[in-house]
Amino acid sequence: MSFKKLMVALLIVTMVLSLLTFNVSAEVPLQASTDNPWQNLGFDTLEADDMIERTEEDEYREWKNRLASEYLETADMTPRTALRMQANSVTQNLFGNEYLEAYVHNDGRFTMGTREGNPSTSTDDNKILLYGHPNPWSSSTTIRIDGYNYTFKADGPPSINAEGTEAVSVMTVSGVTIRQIISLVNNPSTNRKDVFRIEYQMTNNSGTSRSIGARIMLDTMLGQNDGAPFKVPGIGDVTTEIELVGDDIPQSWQSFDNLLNPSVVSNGILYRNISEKPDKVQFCD
Ligand SMILES: [Ca+2]
Ligand SMILES: [Ca+2]
Repeated sequence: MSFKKLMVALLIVTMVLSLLTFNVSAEVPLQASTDNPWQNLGFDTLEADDMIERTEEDEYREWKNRLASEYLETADMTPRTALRMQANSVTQNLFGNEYLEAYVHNDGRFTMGTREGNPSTSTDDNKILLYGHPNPWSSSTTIRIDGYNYTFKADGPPSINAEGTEAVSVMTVSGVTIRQIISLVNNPSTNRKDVFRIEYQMTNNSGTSRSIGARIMLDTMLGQNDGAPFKVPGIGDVTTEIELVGDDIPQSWQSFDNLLNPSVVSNGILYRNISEKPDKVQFCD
């Protein structure tokens, strides 16, 4: 018996690269203060169980449709198509170079896609990497502050630099300023700027010690495959849900439109230095 590939949400937990405290010398712990800090983490109206127990394709579609309608009720979403731009181009929300592009919505949600992608193959040109691109909604980040969850929602449109390599979105909540920085950075493997870094910087302005964590959920979609399978070092092919903690957390992962005959492949890096290592990773497929 084989499960259909369904829930495909990559959950990268607590990847906080910069954490500052004001008037507090001790480091703020990344873990939330509750006994089970991961319970009920998720979209405002989405229970964690919804994301891990769906095993039928129609249920997945149902879940996604529900999520879409909930999101569309509260957001000004004008469907965008044919947004592929020339290299190093910038609009208010779309930016990228010759390899990749990202769309950062005014509310901070983002998607990504290829332009040239890998220069040595044409099969990955102009392909989706995150679901919906360039219409973000299903990928999102949750910020947990002292046990309370907040979906990252930017206070205003992103600031995109003139070079088209970085978009900064800012949210202030509960005395904490969160900067989401999506930037094109050099890839040591290819020596090209063909990697997006997803970074959250938290600044505590409240004057008291806070407990802060973050969960990044990326709804991977490779080309036309929303249920794109993964490969994880040390594990192999991942086509059903797995959760990894501690020493089992890999440094990297790959996602494919098709494991046997891939035309689009993405590589993800969870951490380079041990201090950046997340507490938990879930591959949901
Ligand atoms: Ca290519
Ligand atoms: Ca997906």
